[in-house]
Amino acid sequence: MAETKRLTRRAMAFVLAGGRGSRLKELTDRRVKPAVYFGGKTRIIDFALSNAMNSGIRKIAVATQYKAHSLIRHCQRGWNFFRAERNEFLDILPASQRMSEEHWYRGTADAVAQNIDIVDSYDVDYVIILAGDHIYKMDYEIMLREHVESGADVTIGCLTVPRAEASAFGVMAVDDTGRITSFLEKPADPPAMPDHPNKALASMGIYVFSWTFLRDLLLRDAQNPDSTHDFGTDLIPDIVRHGKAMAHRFDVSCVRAPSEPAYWKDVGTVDAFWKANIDLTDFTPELNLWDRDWPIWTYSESVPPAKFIHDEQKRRGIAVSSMVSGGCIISGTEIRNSLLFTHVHTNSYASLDHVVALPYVTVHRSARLTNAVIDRGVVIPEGLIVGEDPREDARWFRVSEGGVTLITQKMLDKRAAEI
Ligand code: ADQ
Ligand code: ADP
Repeated sequence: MAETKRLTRRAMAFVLAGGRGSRLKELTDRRVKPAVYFGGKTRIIDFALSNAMNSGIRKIAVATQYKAHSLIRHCQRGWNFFRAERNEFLDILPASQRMSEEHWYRGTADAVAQNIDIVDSYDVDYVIILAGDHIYKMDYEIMLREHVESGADVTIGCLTVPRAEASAFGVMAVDDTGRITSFLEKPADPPAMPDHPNKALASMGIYVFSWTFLRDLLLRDAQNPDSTHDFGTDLIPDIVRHGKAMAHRFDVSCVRAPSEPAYWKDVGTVDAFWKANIDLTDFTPELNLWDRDWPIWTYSESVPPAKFIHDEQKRRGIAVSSMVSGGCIISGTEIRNSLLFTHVHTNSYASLDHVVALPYVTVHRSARLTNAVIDRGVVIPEGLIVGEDPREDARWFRVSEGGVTLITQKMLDKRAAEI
């Protein structure tokens, strides 16, 4: 135990949070994907940061680039409990063209390369590279220990995915010892796992390196004119070919409570985002946010408890099979299978069914919303009906492939100006 403790203290987490996440459409118009809200109180990046924190890592850097204001504000407000006097910190590293006048972060590896001097100053032996845009609970300490014991150049977190979905990932093959024998970044025709024709072994984009090894690799990669400076495209295939890359399987042994399923989701589309949020209202959700041994830390406003009231005509304000955050006022509205973030106010004769409402949404009287995602601060006008006539919805709002309607204030303003 004493030894593992020292390992996490000798490691840092480098969180990549610069990519836009354009498949989330208007939800990432003003904020980068890791800053998108998830689960009622938290944002997507809180999962990777909390995993690092709960794994015992106390040195975290977050590389930002695209539309970073909301992410930076969130990290500054919510992730300020590290003890600087014990050399614990969360450091935000915006692409600020420090090393060269010409480039933003050109790729994920370049985001680390441009901060080599800063990582040097942290004085760590191991670097865990994480993406800030997945929802999962994982103990990185186990992966770190495996990495040290195997003497690998890199250890890559991986999971089994349906082969039909594997083109979105780095796909690998491993031998009996867990050594990676081939790695293809986003192959059009992903190779199946032996004995599982419909499954593929996919990279989670989580890498453990010793810093001296990664440092040399990054310096060499920076000189390579043919490189796109990306871990998945350039660095990882190179190590698999010329060095020793090991796979770390993400399964139940990596999560805190062994009774829980190994939950990992890329909520990268509006449909996936909506479903993963709505799934939390299930009788027994796959993602356990109630686990006190593995809390998901976040910035949270000091707000009063949610309030449910019957209106003056005795219209009931109720929510069933739903999650309603603090600061909400549900006045004479029926809410079913929905997830409401902080400060959502709803009014009489309205109903919400399978709706994800981000903070500060107001729903005026008699609105009837089904299967929708409502962006932060949106004011739903009186009597608006969504989710019942797909053609009418598509006239004003974005309707996803799966039939979920995304509503932003800009869309409502356009509608108001035209009808
Ligand atoms: P992708 O899903 O394509 O593949 P990528 O776009 O490389 O992921 O983004 C990874 C992380 O880096 C994200 O958190 C993103 O926000 C961030 N990021 C992207 N560009 C950045 C930049 N220029 N500066 C800073 N941060 C940036 C990767 C791997 C695959 C693997 C999947 C798993 O390449 O092999 O299977 O992740 O999701
Ligand atoms: P959050 O992502 O924290 O919910 P907001 O949705 O309020 O924050 O804003 C996200 C980003 O967009 C922030 O950088 C904010 O300053 C900016 N922003 C908010 N509202 C507007 C607006 N009407 N026009 C342009 N930028 C905005």
